[in-house]
Parts: sequence; C-alpha cells; structure tokens
Amino acid sequence: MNCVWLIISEPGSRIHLIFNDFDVEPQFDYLTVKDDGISDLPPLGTFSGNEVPSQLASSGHIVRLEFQSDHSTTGRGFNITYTTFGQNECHDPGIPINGRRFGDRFLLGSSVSFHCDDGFVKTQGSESITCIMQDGNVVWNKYTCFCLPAPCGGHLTSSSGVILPPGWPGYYKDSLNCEWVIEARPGHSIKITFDRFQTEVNYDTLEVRDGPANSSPLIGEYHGTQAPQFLISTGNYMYLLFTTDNSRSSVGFLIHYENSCLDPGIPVNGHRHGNNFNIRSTVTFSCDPGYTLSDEEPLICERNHQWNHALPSCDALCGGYIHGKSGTVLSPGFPDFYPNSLNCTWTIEVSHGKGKNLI
Ligand SMILES: [Ca+2]
Repeated sequence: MNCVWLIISEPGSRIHLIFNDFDVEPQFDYLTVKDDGISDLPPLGTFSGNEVPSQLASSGHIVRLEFQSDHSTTGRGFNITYTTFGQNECHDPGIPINGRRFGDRFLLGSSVSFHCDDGFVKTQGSESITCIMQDGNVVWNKYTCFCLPAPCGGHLTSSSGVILPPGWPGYYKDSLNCEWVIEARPGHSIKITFDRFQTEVNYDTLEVRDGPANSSPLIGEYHGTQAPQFLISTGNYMYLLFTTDNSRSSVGFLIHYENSCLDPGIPVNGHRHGNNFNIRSTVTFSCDPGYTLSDEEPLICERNHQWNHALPSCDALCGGYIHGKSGTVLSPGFPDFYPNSLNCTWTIEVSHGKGKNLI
C-alpha cells in the first residue's frame, strides 16, 4: 500500500505533529514526513517499528505524509494529531494529563509553566518552558513535563498533600503492598481526611497506625466503603499500609493529609493578619473603613486541626459610633441594597473645636 496525506494550512503558518501511537512492521513498512513545496529540504523524518516518534514541526505550511507498506506483516499503524501555529510562535505545548498549564501565549519570548495535580509527580520534561529562537527556528527550549501518579508508598514530610494508590484515577493494581509514613514536625499532629474510599471488601485493606512503623498502635483497618471521615494522630507520625490481593480491584482512595489547619480565608471587605496556620497559631482580621468586624476574637488553630470558630465577616451596620479625624459611613448591607424600614443613627465624634465635613 502507498498512501499520501497532505496537510495544508494558511500560508505563513507552520504545522506541528504529535504522534499518539505508532506501530508498523520494522524496516519494510515506513512513514515519511516531509515539508512539501520547499525544495532541497531533507525529510522531517522517516519512521518504522514500534517506537512512538517525538513531536515534529514543519518549516513551511504544507506537510506531506507518505505511508508505504509491503506485502506481508502489518501492525496497528499510527495515530497522529496536528495543530498549526505562526512563524514567530511556538507550537501549542499541550497540557500534561493530571496537570495544569499556566500561561497561554506561545509567541517568541513567552514562557509557560506546568503544575502536576496533588498526588502526581513530575517526570521528564520541565516545569517551565520558554519559546526561543534556536538555529533560525522558533522552538520551546525544553519539553513539556509529564505528571505520573506518585509511587506506591513513601516517606511524606510536607505540611500537606495527597495520598493515592497506584493506578489512580483508574482502578488500583493487584498484589500491592504500599507503605506510607507521614511525618510532621515534633509537637505537631497529623490529620488525614478520606475524600474517597472504595476497595474490594475483605481483601483489599488500608491499615492506619498511630506512629511511624507497622508495630505502632493500630487505629483501624478499612476496606469496602467503610472508612471514617478523618483521623488524627497523637504524635507527629502516621503509618498507612495498603495491601491488595491478586484479583478484583476498585477505585481506591483519595486521602488528604495535613499537619496544620486549612487556610481560613479572608472576609469580604476585610483583611487577614497572619499566614501561619499551624496548630496553636493565631490569625486576626480587620475590615475596610466603614465596615465592622462581626467577631473580634482571633482564630486559633486547635489540636483537632480545626479553627476554634468560623471566619468573621465585615458588615456595614445600621448606625454606630465613629471616632477620629476622618472616617467612612456606609449604608447597611453596602454594597448590597439596604433593607426597608430603617432608622439608623451614627454618632461622629471629633476633637473639640473642629467641625465636620461630610463628603
Ligand atoms: Ca483485590
């Protein structure tokens, strides 16, 4: 067989090819990719076998793909996607699966960065790439990274993170024996929260222990859909062991761990003072001029990894006492509509001998 495809884009643009799959008989069957319409250029590549070629970019706006197969032995063939891009532009670098991209400008000089989702780790490639000129070509200086699930087990020392079984977000694998030790700083406890839990009943089990080793006191053994909402360690270690038998699997679990309180947020029309969310730390709040804080008590991160009360709000109240050289008076509920049937009185007090200007 001899097949030819021409990809023709707007004059002045270029074509980027990504090989998603490639499998043809080595040596005898092959695919040739060429810049078309530009004479004297060697082919962009000739490919055979089952190694998936890396991505390619054309010099011109027409690409010619020629596939040649002989009379015997075949394979899956290939799956190629293409995008087009301008002369002073790099190709769309894509978004890693299980990750995010920051930045959507691909012009010469632009940079984009990548971030893997919680529970996934960066492999190969780079977290940040820049579109540069190299030997007369406009290209990314590095490859886009890949995000792969974190390995089965490990020693986790960051202040928060996610634990996932191998295979996530698909079903977990058979015959696993994954051991995680979470370590917080001395004096801190660890809280794990089960956001999702489903394993094969009786046979695929998550064991949680209150300490650093498999000899530490057992907190619980969980399987099926029976898992608590959260667990808290007494010391600064927690031990998790996930074992699966050799048949039937399920989605597994998504467990968050943290050794501090979660970000309490910032009230609308207000500010937070303090960015330390560790156990026993305190944060306070203040409001923009004209607003009153609903609760002056500071928030304290308690040992159960919860703040001692809810985030206060900043409210525009009906009436009040205002003191000082300058200030702001807001109608109740501002900037929302004020309620009906109001009668609000504000007392404004300034130093003796001074009048008041209401602007
Ligand atoms: Ca199983």
